Amino acid sequence: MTAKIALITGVTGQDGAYLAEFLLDKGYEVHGIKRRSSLFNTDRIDHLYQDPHVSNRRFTLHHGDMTDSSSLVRIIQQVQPDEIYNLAAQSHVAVSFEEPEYTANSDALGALRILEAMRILGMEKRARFYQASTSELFGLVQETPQKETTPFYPRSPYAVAKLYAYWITVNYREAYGMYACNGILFNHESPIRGETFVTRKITRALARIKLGLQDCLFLGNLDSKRDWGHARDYIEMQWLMLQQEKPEDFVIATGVQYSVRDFVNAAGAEIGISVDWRGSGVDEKGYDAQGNCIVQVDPRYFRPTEVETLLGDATKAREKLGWTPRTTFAELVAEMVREDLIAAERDELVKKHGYKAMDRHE
Ligand code: NDP
Ligand code: GDR
Repeated sequence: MTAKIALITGVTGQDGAYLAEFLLDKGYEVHGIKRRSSLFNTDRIDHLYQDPHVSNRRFTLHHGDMTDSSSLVRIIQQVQPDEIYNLAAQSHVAVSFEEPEYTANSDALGALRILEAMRILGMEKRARFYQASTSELFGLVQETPQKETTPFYPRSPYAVAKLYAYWITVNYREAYGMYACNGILFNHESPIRGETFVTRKITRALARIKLGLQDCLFLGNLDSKRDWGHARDYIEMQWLMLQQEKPEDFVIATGVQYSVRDFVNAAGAEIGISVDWRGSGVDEKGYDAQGNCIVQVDPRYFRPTEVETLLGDATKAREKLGWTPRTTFAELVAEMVREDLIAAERDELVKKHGYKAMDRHE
């Protein structure tokens, strides 16, 4: 039997990296789309890289962009995928307020471009399509917990763009009989989560504070609540959704909710830093009289419209697909802290030898 062919947009991102590895393990031939960058941007998938001069390669990267139909049509025609996973997006909610038009172009129209490419190339009945939809669609929540039937109320340019992508996926499924579906995924994190999302920002900063590489952690809304899972668990679900008899949309979540403050406390306990929440009485470096780091609130991280609380109900996924998350919140925090401590130790060593270590925290 010939191997199935998968095409992943956003293969250089957190989910793309986990999914590529997962599909290669399943025996797939995997193709990924990466965009041109002035620096290497393949850190997360370098362990999967195969020399382009080697024959029988099972992992291939193509240059393309979600804002460029011509590249998408060319790649899909060349690859002839059985399954397309559309994970590429400007995925940062706060950044979407600063770049709303670009976010709409890549996140909303990007999904349309792929679906149209499939139609133009006559692949709409042959290839299956997965859209990376999001719990941000629920935004100002209308019902708790949120499930597939909960009404949407997006609260950011990112969420509004993803709302378009959600509905265009449903529309192409209904209009053209395509196997196209939405995974409505709640927040999922990992040691390779982007450094500016709150969980990774916290574990990275606390690890660096512990080793004396950073003084303080500046955060926005500490009371915001999220349903945080592990990306590795959620990837399997993306694949499962494309293996069913008929295409359907699913909510993927753990069903457990914590606040940003809870996350800081859990990461602090894991790392051995006691976090002081008073936010006052600190010296110029952000430490209190006992030498404890204070997490400081910086209004620059507040969003014009915030999503205060999200909690998912993944009953449908459990009943129809037999899916349940494997990693607990405590295990997720412990794994992220462990990996960020290793990275901080590396930076400490670099600094000790007189070289400039990475010194950015936003
Ligand atoms: P990341 O931000 O880690 O990865 C996004 C990927 O998209 C990167 O590979 C990025 O490339 C690529 N990308 C961005 N813009 C373009 C563009 N114009 N053309 C081509 N590629 C582009 O996101 P995640 O892996 O965390 O998330 C994957 C998807 O799932 C996203 O669509 C996100 O919105 C969605 N999602 C994520 C959730 C989460 O909690 N992680 C929850 C629900 C939905 P580069 O590496 O060059 O930046
Ligand atoms: P989110 O993730 O917006 O839910 O989107 P993020 O980690 O950015 O924010 C979660 C919550 O934490 C609050 N917060 C901060 N956030 C960041 N980034 N930085 C801070 O300093 C900070 N302080 C407090 C935020 O206000 C928010 O309430 C993620 C992305 O992966 C999306 O692509 C995806 O669709 C959703 O998850 C589900």
